[in-house]
Amino acid sequence: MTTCKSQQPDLSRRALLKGLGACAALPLLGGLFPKSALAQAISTALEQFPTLVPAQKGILTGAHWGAFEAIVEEGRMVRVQPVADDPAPNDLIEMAPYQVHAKNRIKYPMVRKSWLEHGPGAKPELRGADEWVRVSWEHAIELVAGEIRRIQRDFGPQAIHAGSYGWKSVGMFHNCRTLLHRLMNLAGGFTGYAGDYSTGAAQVIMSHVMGSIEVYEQQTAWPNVVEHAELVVLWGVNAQVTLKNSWNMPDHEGQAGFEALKKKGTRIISIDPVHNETAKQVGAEWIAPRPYTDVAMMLGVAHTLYSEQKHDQAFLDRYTVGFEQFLAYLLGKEDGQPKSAEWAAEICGVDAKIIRQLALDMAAKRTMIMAGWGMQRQHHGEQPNWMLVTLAAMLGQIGLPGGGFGFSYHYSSGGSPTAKGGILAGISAGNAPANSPAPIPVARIADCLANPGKTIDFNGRKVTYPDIKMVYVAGGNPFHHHQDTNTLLEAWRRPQTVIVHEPYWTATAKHADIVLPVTTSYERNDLEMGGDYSQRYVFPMHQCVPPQFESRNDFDIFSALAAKLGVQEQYSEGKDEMLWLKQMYDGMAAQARAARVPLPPFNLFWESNNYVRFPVPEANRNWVRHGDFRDNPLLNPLGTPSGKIEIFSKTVAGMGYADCAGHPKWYEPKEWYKGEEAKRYPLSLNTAHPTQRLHSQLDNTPLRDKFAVADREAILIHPEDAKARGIQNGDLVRAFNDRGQILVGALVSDEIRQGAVRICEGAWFDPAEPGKPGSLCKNGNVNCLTFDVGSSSLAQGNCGHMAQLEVEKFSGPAPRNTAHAVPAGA
Ligand code: PGD
Repeated sequence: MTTCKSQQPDLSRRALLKGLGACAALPLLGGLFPKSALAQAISTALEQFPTLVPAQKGILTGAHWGAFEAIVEEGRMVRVQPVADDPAPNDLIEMAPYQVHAKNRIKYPMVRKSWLEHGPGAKPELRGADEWVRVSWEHAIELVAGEIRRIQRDFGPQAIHAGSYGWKSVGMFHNCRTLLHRLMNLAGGFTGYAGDYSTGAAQVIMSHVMGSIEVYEQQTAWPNVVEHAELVVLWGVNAQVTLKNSWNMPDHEGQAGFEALKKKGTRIISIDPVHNETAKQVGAEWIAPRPYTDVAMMLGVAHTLYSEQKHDQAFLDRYTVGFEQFLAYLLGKEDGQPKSAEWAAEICGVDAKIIRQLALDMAAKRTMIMAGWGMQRQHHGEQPNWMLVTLAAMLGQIGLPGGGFGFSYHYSSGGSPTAKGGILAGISAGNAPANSPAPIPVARIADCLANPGKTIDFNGRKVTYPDIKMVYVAGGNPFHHHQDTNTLLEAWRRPQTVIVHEPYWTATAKHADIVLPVTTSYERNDLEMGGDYSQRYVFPMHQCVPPQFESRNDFDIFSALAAKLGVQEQYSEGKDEMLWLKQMYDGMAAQARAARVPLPPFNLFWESNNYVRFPVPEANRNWVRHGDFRDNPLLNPLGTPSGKIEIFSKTVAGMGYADCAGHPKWYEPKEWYKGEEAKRYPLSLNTAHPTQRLHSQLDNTPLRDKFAVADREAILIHPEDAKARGIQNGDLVRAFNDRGQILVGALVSDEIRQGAVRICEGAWFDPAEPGKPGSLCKNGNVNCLTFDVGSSSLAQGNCGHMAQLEVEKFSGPAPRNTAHAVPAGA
């Protein structure tokens, strides 16, 4: 383990302040009162750096849910307060003390009994059901290093799936996923993944259509939108919920943007089967299409625009290619079916008059269409994004102030104006060895585990699945995030060894062979940017409490493994935690200096318990996405083959896929209300992101008191659907289909369209009979019901937002919810 120098008080603070090379995490001065003479001296020295903002009361740190100050008493984190700059503090930060001191922390390295006694591959059907045996750290490191060595030697790097997808914790250094990749690259290579669960379909199709992935790009700046947009259409957006958390630390400027729209009285329309929190918050008009039918509705809008001659032909001529091919489809010249508002209404269940009026209103006003990502986490999920861009192109407002489309206003505050300063670079995964295996599409993991040697299509290429012998997870929870949990459970039996680094006994940890306990981010020192799009803040993440029980930092675990594998020097580069942080800070500060924003030396910054707030140039508040392309498409072409928006893509057409043609189209999904399954499973599932959680993170905290119904995940169900099944508000309900069954608590409300039900993703999987596929999940993990096919041959994104199901009132005694219990032997 590298030394955490916070436990070495002999280093003199004065030496630090003189800027000597030594670098250590010392008890903080800036936040302690009354201020010592030294702290006073620091404050005075810091006055020359106006970008610094001091903490008020506690130790600065933070999470995906916000930057905050932690109050620590007698070695325990007791409460937190948001940083002064946060315009919309997130109540999730209050859970930090419960995260550190959770009852289901993994305390010690543990090995599954059968695996320990009989070796790799022993009784894989007992994963999730076996007993656990505590081992020493030394023994655990021996076992894991031995397995990496054995599998590399006997099967080669492709046999190790160390993609390890997940949201982990914030922190640019203790980035467990990158740290894992760094080790595996040094140890001979591994099978990784392409894409992600958030935007798997969108990012592939947008690269062909717009020449950039769009979903993680800066959006037209909020002040510009607030000033110029006359109509904002939220298409599948619940920003009030999703903006609470960010990939880095949030600046929460998105909430301020929506508040400003509301204050100004800008007309907002929300298109969503659910009258969601955002629609209510901003007072939006609500249009509720049937789930999974948005593309049909968009086509109805497009058809109206064209037939009413409200489309912008000049824009289409100058900035797009392929409108003619799309038009032939729109008008029904290909299949004899014009995609009129009436045609769309019959599919999506929204009155044709409303569809037509929507088209006319959008054309009459400066319109910003903000789209969420749920629509593309569906079968043929490429189409909603492609069709939405096509619609925006027909409106001709792309690149105009307050107009066009945006795919990231609901995520991490896209549109928060970009600041001028420096950007932290995190630790790198290093270079992959020359013989590194090709990645698999991220959401095909279960298919890959179960079907070694199978070949699938992927974005114009063929991918052949390797034979995976080892799965290594650090910072993700596949037993929550992957679709069709029961199929995953069976596929998970194929590898010989599963290793998981986790702070908690999640379902993924429970289904491993070797579990290594890791620190939470509050038990280590780190640095993180604040504002994913604005890059406005640099937050220190000071260690608040010592590592709990025997937990260790991922970095220290991987360093110990690196030592056993003979690559420690390359792994750590001879630096410990604080030296890595200093190097990251210095790189960022050099960029800031070049931008004429001076910062103090690292030691002074670190010691002061301040955070950095970079200035935002006025011009950036007015920045318009694709404005330069609109100004001069020849000088500023898009990254597509034509340099223009590709309404028809020769590249995609050339792939010849039956499930993704050369222009946007309506495809009937695998399961929907008109499909075969609907006869037995008539309800259409919506798996929104939860309000009181981030994916599965924080499910094991008292937040449950705010969302659990009948001690389970809630199911939002329309009163008519509930009545037809004799279900009342608060009832314990079984939701099921051919893939699985879960217990949920009924929330009866007319804020969801009849025929649709909403169960949020992220409830921890808790099978009544562990290890047995199809067993009742007692906590309500919605992925027991979703299906595991790729969005299409193009992107192979996940279809987590889609499934037909039935519900019934649960009879008999309610089984105890054990999702957050520790397993036998632990
Ligand atoms: P998290 O709950 O964030 O979910 O899936 P993801 O796996 O990212 O899991 C992160 C895990 O990392 C937690 O168990 C946490 O304890 C652990 N962890 C945190 N910090 C550390 C650390 O420092 N070290 C280590 N070793 N572990 C750590 C999210 C995924 O779910 C995503 S991004 C999306 S968008 C998808 N959404 C849906 C959906 O909308 N609908 C369905 N049906 N399914 C989805 N799945 C996807």
